[in-house]
Amino acid sequence: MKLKIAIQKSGRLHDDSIKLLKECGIDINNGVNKLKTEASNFPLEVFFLRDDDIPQYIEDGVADIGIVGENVVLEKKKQVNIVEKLGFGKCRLSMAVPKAMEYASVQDLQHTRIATSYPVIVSEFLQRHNITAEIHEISGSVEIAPGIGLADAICDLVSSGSTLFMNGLKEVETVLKSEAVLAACHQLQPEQQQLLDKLQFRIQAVKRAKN
Ligand code: PRT
Ligand code: ZN
Repeated sequence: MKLKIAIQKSGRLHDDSIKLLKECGIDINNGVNKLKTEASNFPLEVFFLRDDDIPQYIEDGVADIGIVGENVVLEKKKQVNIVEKLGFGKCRLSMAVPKAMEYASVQDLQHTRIATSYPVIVSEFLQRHNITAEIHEISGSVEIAPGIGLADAICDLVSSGSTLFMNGLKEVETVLKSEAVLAACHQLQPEQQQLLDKLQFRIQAVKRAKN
């Protein structure tokens, strides 16, 4: 019996996900272009996937657990448990508007067009603030939308803020703070749950050692 973990195949969370497993004393041979691999010293099978697909794989039980941004878990609305925050991949999902726009409060988003890759989280935010706005879902390069006349505002992930700055935008609202999390399937077999507990215990020790 092995525990199946899904991690990002390539991208911002890949290296830190592998590093965390290493720090937990788990050796995996991470061949390029591999879709899956196994740990040599822990009953762990590793799947390399696109981050967007990870919540679905966990909900379906194809993977037992996964490492993914909390922003992706919340956007995908899949039935998974967030069992541990991992302390890397930190960012925020923020509203941004053109630098020249006068912005006093969230009311200034009323009747605007907002470009985002996070329509679910954004519409919940707007509802919470009683704002009616048009959401334009786009999958990438969201920050150019105001400049080409596609939107009045954007909602995108921000870490340093330099992408917004370079595109003449200013950050005006934090919608969500996010970091990489360990997510797990609702219905784990007892053996898988025991393996998860063991892994989580090691992760917590790694985190404590860093503080
Ligand atoms: O290929 P795949 O679908 O797996 O990857 P992806 O391209 O969808 O995701 P990827 O690798 O870009 O990001 C994976 C996860 O990293 C995200 O879901 C977040 O949880 C986390 N993360 C942390 C970030 C950032 N920081 C981040 N800055 N994800 C994206 N960005 C982008 C942002 O979208 C914007 O374009 O970086 C730009 C802004 O960065 P700054 O530093 O200029 O503010
Ligand atoms: Zn993605």
